[in-house]
Amino acid sequence: MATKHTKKPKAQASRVQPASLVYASRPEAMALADDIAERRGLDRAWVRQAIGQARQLPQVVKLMTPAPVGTPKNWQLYRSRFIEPRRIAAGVRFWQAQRETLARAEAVFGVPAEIIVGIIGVETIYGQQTGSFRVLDALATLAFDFPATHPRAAERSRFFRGELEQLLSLKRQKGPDPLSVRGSYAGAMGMPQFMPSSWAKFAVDFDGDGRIDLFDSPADVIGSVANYFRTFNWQPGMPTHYSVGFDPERLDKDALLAPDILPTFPVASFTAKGAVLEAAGLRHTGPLALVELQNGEEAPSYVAGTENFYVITRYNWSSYYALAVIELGQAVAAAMRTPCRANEALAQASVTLSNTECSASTQ
Ligand SMILES: [Ca+2]
Repeated sequence: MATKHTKKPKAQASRVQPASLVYASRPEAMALADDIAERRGLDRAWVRQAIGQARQLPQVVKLMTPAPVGTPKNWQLYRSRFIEPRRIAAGVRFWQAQRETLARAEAVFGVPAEIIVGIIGVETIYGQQTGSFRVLDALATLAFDFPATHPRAAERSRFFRGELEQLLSLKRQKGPDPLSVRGSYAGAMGMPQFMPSSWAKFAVDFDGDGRIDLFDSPADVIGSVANYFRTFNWQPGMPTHYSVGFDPERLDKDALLAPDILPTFPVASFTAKGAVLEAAGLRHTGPLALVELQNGEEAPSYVAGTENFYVITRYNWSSYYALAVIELGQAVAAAMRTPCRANEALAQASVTLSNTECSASTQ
């Protein structure tokens, strides 16, 4: 539908502007511009001009198109992309440099350093990969040209229209310049890859300089991630998950998997349905979820997820993502405890921590 609409004017328009500048002549794009201006009290001409200068990016549409049905997920493969020596070494450096800020975030928000370090590492390798798409282009493309083959195309398109609106409102909120800021193909920005709506709702100025900078201020990034988790009810001191086995005699796996990752079962009914927990899991007082992670053609992995596991999936709605965050945080914490010994493992990837980093180990 979208391509049909853009093809015709291309011939005449190409003399004066690149073919990708289509939104100024798209009625629904200009209608949204007017709505945004009205709702947000922004200058109508400025909003129209901003959306009109957004480029349509075919590669963004392609990246958003879902994988063919039946492609098996593979936790071991997914894990290996994140729990690897370079990312662990970068995590150790980040934690050592930000030790005081991480401790302050834990004191203020109740979220442990390990989880914050896991998030920032999985998202961008501590700021090394924050994305090179102009966010304005990515969000306009997803708002007006979301792939129609996606099962939730209408809902996703509405979501990205909302994000485009938030982006254009950000400069009022001590945020980045909406016309130039760069990010992922989905419009996520900065070291923690915040969408514009998350920036508006959860980002905080944690270094006290009066601005919110999620690109170059590690303190603002740490505070903002911690604030995000607190808002989604992170419970200080609660583990994220326990190991789980099965008693084949009693196992009702369908019932255990039915609520997916939503913690639903008190320990008594979890074990009555055939889940087997170790001592720490048996002492847990809140509800649990049986989380299944596929391993391609191999047998799946399972964990018993708590409410804090679920909170991590509010950052990115995937149990694979959540477990990668947790395990990267654990791996960095382990390397922090014995940084010089960690060098043996890190050396496999030609990465080692310097002697100074070794001697600056944790207490
Ligand atoms: Ca700041």
